[in-house]
Amino acid sequence: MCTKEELKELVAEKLRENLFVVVSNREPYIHKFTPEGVECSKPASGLVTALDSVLQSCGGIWVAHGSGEADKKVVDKNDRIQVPPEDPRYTLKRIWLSKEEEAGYYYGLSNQTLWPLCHIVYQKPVFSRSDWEQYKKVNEKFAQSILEEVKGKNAFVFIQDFHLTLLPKLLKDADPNIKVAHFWHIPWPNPEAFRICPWKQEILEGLLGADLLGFHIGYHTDNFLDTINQVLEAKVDKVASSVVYGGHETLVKAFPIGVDFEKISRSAVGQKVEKNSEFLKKQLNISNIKYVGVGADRIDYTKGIPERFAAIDRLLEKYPHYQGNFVFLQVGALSRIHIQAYKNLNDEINSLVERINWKYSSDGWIPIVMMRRHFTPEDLMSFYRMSDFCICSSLHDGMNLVCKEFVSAARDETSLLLSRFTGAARELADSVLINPYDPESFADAINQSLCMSNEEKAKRVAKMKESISENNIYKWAASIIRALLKIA
Ligand code: GDG
Repeated sequence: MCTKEELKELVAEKLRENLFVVVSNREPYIHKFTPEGVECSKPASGLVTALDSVLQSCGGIWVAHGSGEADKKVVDKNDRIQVPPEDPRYTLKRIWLSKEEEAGYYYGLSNQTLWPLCHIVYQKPVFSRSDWEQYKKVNEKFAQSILEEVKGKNAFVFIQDFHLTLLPKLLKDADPNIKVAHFWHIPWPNPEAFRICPWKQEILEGLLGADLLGFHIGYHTDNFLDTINQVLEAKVDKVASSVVYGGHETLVKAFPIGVDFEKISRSAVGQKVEKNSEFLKKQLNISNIKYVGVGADRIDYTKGIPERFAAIDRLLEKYPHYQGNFVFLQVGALSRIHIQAYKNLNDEINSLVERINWKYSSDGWIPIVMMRRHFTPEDLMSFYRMSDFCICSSLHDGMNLVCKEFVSAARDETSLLLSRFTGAARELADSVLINPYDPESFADAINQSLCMSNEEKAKRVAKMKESISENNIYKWAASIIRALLKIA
């Protein structure tokens, strides 16, 4: 385990003379116009949840795309703003993208090429030359903006994810003294899947500009090394887990990401959350329901939401005594809705929920409550606390933070149903593991978890809490910083 304070000390002691720069596509705070004036909110993203805690504790600069409609209104002349607004701890520097750049780089190459290419969920990736051109242009824009901040200072630049694969090399080429780490938050597929990408060589060369490259689990690290072996004339050392390419060495390692266990578990037991749970239960008319389940996801085809509903359908069919006693609450923040595959998914979810609810509804009871909006963290906690079980049924997921957040917040007598195809499944062996593709065994697993004795549930929850508390978000950040310090 590592505490917020220990991470802060590590950064203060070891990175003293360095500027600490975090870079990601998504910004941690978004400003929007509302009838009450400009308001600031936090987006639903695992990456933001994780790194905001880190920067709040150690300070520095976060460089990201300014995507909020009111973002330009609140920055200074250098496009910077201090955040969090109510208690400023670090600088957010915003990068502006034209509609054309956003369409090609974000909605195109990042989310219709790399996202489906790396998640094996049978969604065909799109390869568009013009998207690739915009993607390169935007990576260069990020590089320019970071170099303006660094200006010859010693800097540690920590880049996030698949939107910025070319950035490590761009930074290193411009200033070889910059220490660069890149963390890949999604799965890395096997070489057979990756080799269809027309720009594989540029993407791999871009990433190998980093001194340190991180993945969630060893399996993704191995896939990456195998991909390098297949695509580039590089020296891959599997024992040392390093790649030497063009005279530069990159260490490739697994760093499983965690959550702020202390903060979540503390806030979950407060009176505010308890009162809010009671309020929400009344509002949803579920105060007398015996079995309450929850799911909370960005609405994304990788998260296995239709598969989850199909399993609930099968559960109610096969074990009819749950009818009238069981409600599943699905929280779903809308995501990437300009993309056709996401529009189709939303339509599929609508018709599935409508069909299942129609099939079983009686006396005002329905089995699935679909809440398609972004909730406050406090509301999320309240949903977790009122639930007897949580389902995370991703078809493929780098890690999955929702399951860790649920367990951190959960009461003792609860259970977690977790897809085998998440990175988290490797750590949370005390969850009930499921195959989301098979409604029959999935439904049986829901039944099994509801039938489990309270002692068994409490024993499993305690073990999972212990593991999540030990491997928290600060440990993740500290391990990456230590690994980079060792090699830099
Ligand atoms: C990527 C990888 C990896 C969801 N709805 C609301 C809301 N959320 C928050 C959750 C959680 C986050 O969004 C989702 O995190 P995940 O990890 O489940 O998924 P991705 O966004 O796909 O994240 C993933 C992660 O990066 C970190 O490396 O684990 O594998 O795909 O924090 O709580 N938050 C709020 N309202 C909502 O309605 N406030």
